[in-house]
Amino acid sequence: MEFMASKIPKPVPVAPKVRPKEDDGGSVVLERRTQKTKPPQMYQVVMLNDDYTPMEFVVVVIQEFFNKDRETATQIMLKIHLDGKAVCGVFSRDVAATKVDQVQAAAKEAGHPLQCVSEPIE
Ligand code: TYC
Repeated sequence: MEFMASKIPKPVPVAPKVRPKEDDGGSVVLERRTQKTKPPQMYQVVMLNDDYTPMEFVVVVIQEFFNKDRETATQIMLKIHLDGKAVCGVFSRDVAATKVDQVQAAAKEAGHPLQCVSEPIE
């Protein structure tokens, strides 16, 4: 199983490292260093308006794939309708890509031109 060794990921530090430091009294002071690991890049899934997809379909899609209650889904749908687009949720890159795929597949299946995109935030 030696070939497996290179596949084992290195442990990621979860807390800032501390370095013992001598002070005048001989006691040990723990000095906090800055965090070295960056939080992962997050992605917002933005749904786009069009003239043909029924409002009810958009509401159901937002409820189903973005886990919103009906009231919230309706508010998001109306924002898209009025502003041209709105954020449906924020996810890691892979989850955001999956949401986009799911929405596009559901829209295609139903014969609607509904579109959404994933974009990095900050
Ligand atoms: N504009 C569409 C209509 O009037 C409704 C709609 C809302 C379509 C949101 C897409 O992402 C969308 N039927």
